Amino acid sequence: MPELDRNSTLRDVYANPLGRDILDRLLFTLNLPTASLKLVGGLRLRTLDTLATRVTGPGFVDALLGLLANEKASPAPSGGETAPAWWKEAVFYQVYPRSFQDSNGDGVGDLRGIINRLDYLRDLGVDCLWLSPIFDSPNEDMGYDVRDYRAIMAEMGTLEDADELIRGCHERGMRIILDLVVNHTSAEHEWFRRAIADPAGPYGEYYFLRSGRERPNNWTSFFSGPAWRYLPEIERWALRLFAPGQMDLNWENPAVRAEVSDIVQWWLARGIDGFRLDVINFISKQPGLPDGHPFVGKLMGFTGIEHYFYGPRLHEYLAELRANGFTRNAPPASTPRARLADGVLGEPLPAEPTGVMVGETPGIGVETGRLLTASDRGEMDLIFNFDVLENPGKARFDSYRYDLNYLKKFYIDYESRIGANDWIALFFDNHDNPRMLSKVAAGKEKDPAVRTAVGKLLATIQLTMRGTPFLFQGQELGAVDHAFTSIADMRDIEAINLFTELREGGASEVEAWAKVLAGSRDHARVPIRWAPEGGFTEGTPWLAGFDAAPGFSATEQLADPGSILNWHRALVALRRAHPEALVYGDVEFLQPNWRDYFGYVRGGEFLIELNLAGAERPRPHFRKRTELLLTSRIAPHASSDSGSATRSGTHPSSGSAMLSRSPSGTTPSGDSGARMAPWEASIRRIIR
Ligand code: TEU
Ligand code: CA
Repeated sequence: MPELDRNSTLRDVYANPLGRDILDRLLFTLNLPTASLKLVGGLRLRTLDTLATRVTGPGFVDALLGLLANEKASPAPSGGETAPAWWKEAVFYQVYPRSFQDSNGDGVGDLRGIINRLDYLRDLGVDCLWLSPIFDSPNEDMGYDVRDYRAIMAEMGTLEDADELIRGCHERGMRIILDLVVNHTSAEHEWFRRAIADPAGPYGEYYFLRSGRERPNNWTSFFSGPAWRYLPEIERWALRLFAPGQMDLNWENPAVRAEVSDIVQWWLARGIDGFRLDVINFISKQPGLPDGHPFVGKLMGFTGIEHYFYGPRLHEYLAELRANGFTRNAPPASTPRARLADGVLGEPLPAEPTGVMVGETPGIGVETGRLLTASDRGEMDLIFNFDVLENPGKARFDSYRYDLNYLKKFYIDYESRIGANDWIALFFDNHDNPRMLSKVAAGKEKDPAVRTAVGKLLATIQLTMRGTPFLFQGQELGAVDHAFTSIADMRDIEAINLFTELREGGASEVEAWAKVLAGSRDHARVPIRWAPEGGFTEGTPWLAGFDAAPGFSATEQLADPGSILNWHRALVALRRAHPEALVYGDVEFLQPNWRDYFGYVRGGEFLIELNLAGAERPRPHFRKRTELLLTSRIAPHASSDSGSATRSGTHPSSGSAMLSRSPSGTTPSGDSGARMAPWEASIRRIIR
């Protein structure tokens, strides 16, 4: 990797993995095509500095070069076979415990509630649960502010409940991972309390404490305001990238790193199968904590992010954490039972040598993602690449219709760039984002047929594309955004702080509310609707938000063969029955340039075709004979192919999830072949 300097060209920058991701991010944010780089590839950075300084302000190129110096490696051009792994074959399911199932009527979901729903998750076909935080926390950020890593949040239950939940998963052949939040701790954590008591003592070095009248730098928080909190009692500033009570840990301190490895080993010994690691790419801060470049801050929305989203010792810390934390040094209390053919359960499996490491990595792109997870790197196993969640030029708090043609391009590009050592996580929803179904349908989800079709379409991509699917609770039921009516209804600190910040910045109530409503994380945190009348709690839910649309509760969906839930179950079962094609099989994309048509072949055996729009479209001719296995199109006899046919007031009969063969033994006439219904998702088996 050649050293980059002011004489380097943009083409040289693009050859650097971090440089490519940064330039791709810049183009994404400005909604410019990658091809535009070809026009300026020969431009030298010193010329760029002169030309762009009016826009970027002084020092942009130096900031870029400083950042690029952090990465000298390149992803190995990995050829050969992809090594098998349980977490490549598994379907993960993220539980947001607070909103999943309340068992004691206090309106807050808890571990007992999850235990009571394990059969539902097993029957869905889930292989591994991921629980958002359950450790003791004051809940300033809903558990992402940990007060004690070895105790369970009182409202969620006890350590014994956690042990029972882990055993309950393993007995059903499922695994379970927890959420490891170690970029920061709560200000109420023992370590921070000791740091306050004796800032010059050992615990003062656990955090970023700085003296001085002025804030140490210009970094801003993800939850509005400056990223520094002044502590008058010790006359020091403390770094907090998130809430005022979320205090960034100083990972340069080997004592901090050893504490984290101990926490991981402690939970692995209790039987968990790994962790999702919260904002784990933020843990290495640029020494000296220099000011963020104003233009970068404006572009990325957070000043200073270039100094911590991919810091100089990130790889070193992750490799050490894998070796000292995730590589078991003791046998687990239990392991999952083997899942044999047709769901029969076998003996407990031998313990895996390492717990799985799933990184949450805001701002990480394809190339840096490969450097963090390639199997030859000895760091993490998987990361979440957030570039799927918005269209180019858009951000979470923008209100717009998500165009799935961008997602098609994203996967075609991603799959073309990764090698046998790489693997990706496939997700659309989580607890930090509005529902993808609502982004795509953009209001049309009020029509139950559209809501069902789009719910099935997203599930089909997620469960048949190459990678590990991470379902988020409620997705399998077609959960949609909630029509909150006031900021008083919301509970998320990010949304509440943003509303205040916008209003203080002069935005009208209507403008501020429109932005917050578009992107609030509370949409995803509305409690699960188990039964038509609710079923989440006997008490008052901690977060109000009830979707009364008939047909979309779990009990109704379980009873309806054409439901989104049964579609998920059929797809998970198909994927489990054919791992060689649907897990490890290669992906052959068809008609990459056909707008709204997304077609691909997996492992030469399954043809998956999706109509990415709400209008009928032609289906390209396929070179081989196929048998229709699953289709979301409304049954052919329905009044119209438009997918909008619904019997008044009831859930649409959107065809059975698994079409039975018609008497003549051929595929039902529904496989018209020539045209696709709006939002249609169809899976066909290729007949040699
Ligand atoms: O999220 C970090 C993250 O990427 C998002 O929170 C995003 O940066 C933020 O919403 C601003 O756009 C993780 C957790 O998933 C989130 O729930 C926590 O609030 C956050 O870290 C701090 O722990
Ligand atoms: Ca409860």
